[in-house]
Amino acid sequence: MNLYEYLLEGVKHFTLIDPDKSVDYLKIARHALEAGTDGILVGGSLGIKEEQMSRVVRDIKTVANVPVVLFPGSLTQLTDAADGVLFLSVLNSLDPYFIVGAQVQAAVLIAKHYPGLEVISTAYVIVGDGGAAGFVSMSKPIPYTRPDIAAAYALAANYIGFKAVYLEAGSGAPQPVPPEMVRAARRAFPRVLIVGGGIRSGEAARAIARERPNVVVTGTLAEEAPEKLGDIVKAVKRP
Ligand code: 1GP
Repeated sequence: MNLYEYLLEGVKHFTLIDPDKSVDYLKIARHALEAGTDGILVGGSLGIKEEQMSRVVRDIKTVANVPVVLFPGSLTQLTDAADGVLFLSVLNSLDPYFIVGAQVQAAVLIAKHYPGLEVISTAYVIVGDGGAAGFVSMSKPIPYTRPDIAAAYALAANYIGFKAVYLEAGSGAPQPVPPEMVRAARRAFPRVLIVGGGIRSGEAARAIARERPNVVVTGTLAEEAPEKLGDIVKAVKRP
């Protein structure tokens, strides 16, 4: 089974590790794996260099029995040590660099240097707060109260042919993507739907998981309250 097929199966929990923030990334990875997470995303908006990324991914691979996937915030976050890459295009950026400019550069890097890396084309859609991802990518976030606009983006992503849509409220966002918005995007998009940003409780994770996205992501929690991860994972898998 390749990564895409794995992502399509049921509702999964993924843990985001940002090498710029997590000094003790192996400890976080171990915690997340013990809690039953189904995959690890590695990446961040700022401050990660290439050697660091490949070292962190290689180290995590030594303890992980689940896929380790790149979630690159920039061109320096590519390595073939991972099982795949979310090839992100920030659909609601106002700057073409984040929609297709960086991707043109990344495509050549991947084809030349990491041809074995599984590429998952992902429409990255910034919602609400947006966090650092929204700010850095010059996006115009979708208001929390407009699930219809999220659905329109998801529909466009479907017709364009993206393999995945990632609804992102931003790392550490005060409020996650509302379940109604996940529902609207789910109706519009038949392939891999990923939701993350600001999920801090089992309750919030459950409300999102009930809308049947394919992946629910938590990052900040794994750093700040790893003891809560078990509840979140349970809520995602048995909503
Ligand atoms: C950020 O969606 C992820 O890209 C995770 O967000 O850190 O708020 O869990 P949190």
